[in-house]
Amino acid sequence: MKDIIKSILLLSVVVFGFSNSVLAQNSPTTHTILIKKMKFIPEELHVNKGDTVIWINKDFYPHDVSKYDNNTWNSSPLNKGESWSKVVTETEEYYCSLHVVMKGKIILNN
Ligand SMILES: [Cu+2]
Repeated sequence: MKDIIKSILLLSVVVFGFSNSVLAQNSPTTHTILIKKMKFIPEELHVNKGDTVIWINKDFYPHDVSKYDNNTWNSSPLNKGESWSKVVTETEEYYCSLHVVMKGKIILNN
């Protein structure tokens, strides 16, 4: 009887550990991109499919986040301190339509 209880305890520890590591691998995370001094920081970001990216404008003037180069998705202009987020399902290139030299890229991990 003691052995059975021991086995059940051991099994539950193994199952719990396994499900935890699977969850850690698959649960979407949130990444932050700062908009600062006319730049997206980091300019290139690697994410997993389904992750959320949040852009925060740290500059004193407005910026936006727009799909390069056709604007099929975009934020509205973000004032200082404002943020905008997007769930990423594919590799994306984006830019600021207010300052077209500002560009960034989100790369999906395999
Ligand atoms: Cu801008």
